[in-house]
Amino acid sequence: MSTTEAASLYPALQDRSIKDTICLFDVDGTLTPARRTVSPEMLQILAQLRHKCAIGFVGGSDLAKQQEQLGTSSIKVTSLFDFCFAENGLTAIRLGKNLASNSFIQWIGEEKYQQLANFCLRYMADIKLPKKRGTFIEFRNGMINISPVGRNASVDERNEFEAYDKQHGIRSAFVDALKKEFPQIGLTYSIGGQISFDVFPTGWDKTYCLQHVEAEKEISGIVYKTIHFFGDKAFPGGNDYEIYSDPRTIGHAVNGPEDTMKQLKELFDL
Ligand code: M1P
Repeated sequence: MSTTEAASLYPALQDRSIKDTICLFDVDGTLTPARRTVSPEMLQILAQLRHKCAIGFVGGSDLAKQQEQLGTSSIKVTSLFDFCFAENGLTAIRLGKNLASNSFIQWIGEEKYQQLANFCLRYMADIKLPKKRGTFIEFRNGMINISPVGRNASVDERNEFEAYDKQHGIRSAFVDALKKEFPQIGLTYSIGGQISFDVFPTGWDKTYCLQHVEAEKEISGIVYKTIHFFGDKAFPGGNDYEIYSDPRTIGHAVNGPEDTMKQLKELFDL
């Protein structure tokens, strides 16, 4: 089914019974089990909800990953939601059509990016580690990922670096050096995984997508007075925390897709 055909099955945004309300959902652990696909029961509930209010997802990964988890070979994920926010909303799709997108390089500019990359490469050249492999800076659409051991490290080499880092604080010292060198750029550093840290503009967490929700006022005249957000990583340090605790949203912490469905049934009488 095409996105246009799917959208025509639902009332226009302004004709929904609670038209000033939108529900936004994290993907992994909220709409789907972690790294797995969505259940037919969840899709059914989302379809029922979409008759009452606007719905959207906001995920950290790119759209291809969300297509894999929420869509099928014959159903486009962009037909299942009114708003699709991939990479926290850097890629944004409204009713199947792309909205303005953004990228790390667009934001930082080539000159500052090279200063940053050169500093990181020099810093890493001076570190002694048990192993060094390849791809020390990974350039992504919305961020850069920096890894002193290198992203080509094998599983054993990852584990070895992680243990060494725990003892010697390699990544936290690196982040401190970056903060000292670039105090004005407005970057956030996040040590989330085993061998690397992410560097992205401050504010480019899930709250980034709210600007697109607010812009609906200029597109169709709808002001979303109530923005519900559902997420499983709503604790401080989790990647749902900022949008969950943002004053513009009503945050709902969930402990998995079953809980999301339960809360939706109660809240919206589905
Ligand atoms: O999800 C947490 C992190 O996972 C990976 O980190 P690492 O390779 O260090 O284990 C990366 O994808 C990183 O960007 C991400 O934040």
